[in-house]
Amino acid sequence: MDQATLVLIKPDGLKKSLTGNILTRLSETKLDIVGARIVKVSRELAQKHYVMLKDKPFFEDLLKYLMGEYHKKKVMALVYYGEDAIQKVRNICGATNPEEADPVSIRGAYGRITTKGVYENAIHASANPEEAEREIKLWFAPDEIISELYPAKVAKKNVEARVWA
Ligand code: IDP
Ligand code: MG
Repeated sequence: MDQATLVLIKPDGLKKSLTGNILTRLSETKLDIVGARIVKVSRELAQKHYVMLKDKPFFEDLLKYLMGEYHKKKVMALVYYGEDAIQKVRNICGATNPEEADPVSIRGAYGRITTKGVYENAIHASANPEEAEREIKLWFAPDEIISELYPAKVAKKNVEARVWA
C-alpha cells in the first residue's frame, strides 16, 4: 500500500553534516520525496510534534534538542511517499535508543546518548499512518507537498505576511 511518512533530520544530524549521508541511506528505499523544508523549530511546534511524550521526564530536554538548542537551530523536514513507506524508513533508521540500534542503521551509526540522557538519534520517522498524517499536517501546508496526500480546501486568510521587499 502506498503511504506517506514524515522524516526529520534533527539538529544533531545537521550539525554533524550528515544530511547527505542520511538522504543517501534513505534513497535505498526507492521512495519518492514529495516535500522538503528547512525549519527553525519553535517551542510550540516541538511541543506539538512530541505531544505524546509530554509526561516523560526527558520531555523538556527533548524539546530543546528538537529546537536545536544543543546544536544548530534547524531541522530538515521531508515527506517520503511510496509502497510501505513508513516501515521501510523506520527499518533504515533503526531502534529509538542508538545504543540498541543496529550498527549499520542511521541511528546505530550516527546516534549517541548524551550525559543528560537524551537519545540524540539524528533522525525522526513517523511510526504509523495516523502519526504520519498528524505530523505531515503539522510540518507542511498542502501547497508545500507536490502530491495530494490528504483532502485540502481553499480558505481566505486575512493575515499579514512578509513578502519580498
Ligand atoms: P521514535 O523516535 O523511535 O519514534 P519515540 O518514543 O517517539 O521514538 O521518542 C521520540 C524521541 O524522543 C526519540 O527519537 C528520542 O530522541 C527521544 N527519546 C525517546 N525515548 C527516550 C528515552 O527513554 N530517553 C531519552 N530520550 C528518549
Ligand atoms: Mg515516535
